[in-house]
Amino acid sequence: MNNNTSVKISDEIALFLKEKGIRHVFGIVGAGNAHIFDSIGKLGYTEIISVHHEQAAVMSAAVYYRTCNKVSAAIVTTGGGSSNAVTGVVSAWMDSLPVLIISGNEKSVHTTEQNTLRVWGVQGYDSVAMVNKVTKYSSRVLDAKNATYEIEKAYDICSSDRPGPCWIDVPMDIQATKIEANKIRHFEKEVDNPRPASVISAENLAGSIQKTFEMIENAQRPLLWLGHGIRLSGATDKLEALLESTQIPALLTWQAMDMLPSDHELVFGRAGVYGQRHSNFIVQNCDLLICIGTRMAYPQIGYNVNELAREAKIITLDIDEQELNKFSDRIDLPICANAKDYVGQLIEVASKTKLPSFKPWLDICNKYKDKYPVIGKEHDDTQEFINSYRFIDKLSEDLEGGWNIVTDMGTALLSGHQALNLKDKQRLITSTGLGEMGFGLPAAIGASFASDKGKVLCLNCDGGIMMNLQELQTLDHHQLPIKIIIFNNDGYLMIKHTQNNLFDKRYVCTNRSTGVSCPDFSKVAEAFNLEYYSIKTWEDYNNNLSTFLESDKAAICDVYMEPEQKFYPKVDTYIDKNGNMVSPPLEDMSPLISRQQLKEDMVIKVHESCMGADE
Ligand SMILES: Cc1ncc(C[n+]2csc(CCOP(=O)(O)OP(=O)(O)O)c2C)c(N)n1
Ligand SMILES: [Mg+2]
Repeated sequence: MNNNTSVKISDEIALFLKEKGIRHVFGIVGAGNAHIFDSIGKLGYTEIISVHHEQAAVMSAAVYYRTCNKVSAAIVTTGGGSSNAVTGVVSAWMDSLPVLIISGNEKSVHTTEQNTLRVWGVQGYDSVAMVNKVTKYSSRVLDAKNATYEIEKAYDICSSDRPGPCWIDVPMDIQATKIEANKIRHFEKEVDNPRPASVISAENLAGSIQKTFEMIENAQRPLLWLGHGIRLSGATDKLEALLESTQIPALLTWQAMDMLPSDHELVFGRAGVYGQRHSNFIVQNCDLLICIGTRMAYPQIGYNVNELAREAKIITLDIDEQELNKFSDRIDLPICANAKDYVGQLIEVASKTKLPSFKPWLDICNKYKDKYPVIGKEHDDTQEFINSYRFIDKLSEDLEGGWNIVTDMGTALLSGHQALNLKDKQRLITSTGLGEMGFGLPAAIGASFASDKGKVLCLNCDGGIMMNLQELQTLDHHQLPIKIIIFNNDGYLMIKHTQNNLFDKRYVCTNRSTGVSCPDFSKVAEAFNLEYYSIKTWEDYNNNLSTFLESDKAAICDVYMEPEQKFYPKVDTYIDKNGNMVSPPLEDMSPLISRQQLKEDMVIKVHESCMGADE
C-alpha cells in the first residue's frame, strides 16, 4: 500500500483482526460500533458471531481462547452495550484469560477527561474508567493515529505473562476518521510491553531449580499441585514428562483438571473445600508441596492457609508477584517465573539426577485412593431421583474422548468437578474466580466455534441457564451441535443449603414456593428449535443418553434430581460434642468419618480441633 494513501480507522481495525488470523469475534452491533462492524463485514475475513447479550460475547471469546489458544475479541457498543460486557470482563480477569474488548462510544467531543457529566452524548459514559481495575490495560483512542497502536498493544498485553482482558474504547467519529497510512503509529513490544522486572528469566532460573531439588531430596512425601498457569504458559504437553522424570504424585486444580487424564497413575485427583476426600488427605499429609501456576484459591486450599499442608514446606511458582506475596508468610520458596521455563528445567534436571524413591509415599496415596472412592454411600440415589454425582460418574464412563465439557455453576460445577473422570483429549472449562451463573451457555458457544463445531457438552442447571437463556438462539442460528444437560432441582439448590445452615431452613427466593421458578424446558427447547430429552430414572438414562449425545443437532436434556440433594463431600463447619463450632482442616470432610479412622489415616498428627466430633 502507498504510505500516503488515506485509510479509515475502522478498516484498520478489521485488517488487524485479519492479520492476527482471528476468524471469530463476538459482539452486538449498535450506533456506537457500527463502523467497525461495517469494516469487518466488508473485509469478509473475520466472522462476527452476533450473540444476544454482551456478557455472553466476552465469555464466549474467553472460552474460545481456552479451547483453541487463539485470542478472540468482543466488540460492543456505547452505553448499555459496554456496561453489559462487564461481568464477562471480570470473569476473564479473575481467571487470567486473554480477551480483547473493542468498544464503541459517543463522538470524541463528549468522551474527554474534562467531561464530568453523567451522560456522555446520547447514552455514553466513561467505560474505560469503569473497567480500569478489572483489565490489564484499558485505554480510549482520542487521536486517530493511535488507534492501531492501542489495539496492537492491548492484543499483546492481554496474552503476555499473566493473561487477562484488555479494553480499547474507540469513539464513533474516530472509527470513521481517515488518515494517511504513514501517520499511523505502531506498537513496539520491547518499549511498550516489556516483561515485568520481577519475573525471573529462563536463563536465571538455575538457582530456584537447584533449591527446588534440594527441597525434594530432603522430602519424604512431596506433592505437585498443578494449575492453569501451566496451560497458559504452553507447557501442558510437558506434564507427562515431569511426572515420569520425578515420580512425584500430583494433584490438579479445578482449572487444570483436564491437563492430564484422571486415570494417570501419578494423578491423585482434586483437593479443595468441595474436593475429593483422598486428595485432601494427600495434600494435608505431604511434607513438600510444590504449587506450579496456581493462585491457591480459597476454595482450593481452605480458608486458612496456615492449616494447609500444615507440616509441609511450600514452593510456589507464579508469574504474578502479587500472588506470591499473598501468602508470603506461609511460602518457603516463592518463585516468580514462567511455568513453562520452570517445568522444562525441572524435567531436564530430574532426568539427569537420581532422586530418592517416593514409593512408600505413593503407596500411601494409593491407599487413600482405594479407601475413599469418589462415589460413596453418601451419593446413593433416592427412591425417586438419580444422585447427580452418580449421574456424572456414569456419564464420564460413557463419554468418549474429544468432548469439550463446559459448566455453569451449582450442581453442574460441583458434581462436574468432583466426579468427572476425564479422559485424554477431553477438556473441562468453567469460571472458577467469579463463579457467575450464566457462564455455561456462552462458554459452550465459544468452545463450539473454537473447535469448528466439535463435540461440546454444556453441564447446566435450571437456575444458571436462565441467566443467558437468550443464547439458545445463537445455537439455533449457527446450528451449533451443543448438548446441554440441565440439572433440574426446583431452583437454587446451593443457596437452599446456605439457608439451611444459616437460617434454620427458612427458604427465601430459592424455589418455586418461596419466590423463584424456572420454565418448562421442553417448551423452551421447542421455542428455540432444539431437540429435547429428559432423564428421571436409570431406565431413561439408558434409553435417552446416547441418542441425546449422538444426534448432530443442539439438544437439551433435563436431568431431574432431588431438590434437596447434598453436595458431598465438603469441608464444612460443624458443632462438636462439646458444643464448639469447628472449622475443620481440609482432611476432615463431611460426612465426617469416625475419629478412629481419621487417626489411622493421618500420617501427621491429627488436628486437635477435630477430636471432639460426635461419632
Ligand atoms: C450471576 C450470579 N448471581 C447469583 C449467584 C449466587 N448463586 C450461587 S449458586 C446459586 C443457585 C444456583 O442455582 P442453579 O443454577 O439452579 O444450580 P443448583 O445449585 O440448583 O444446582 C446462586 C443464586 C451467582 N453465583 N451468580
Ligand atoms: Mg437448580
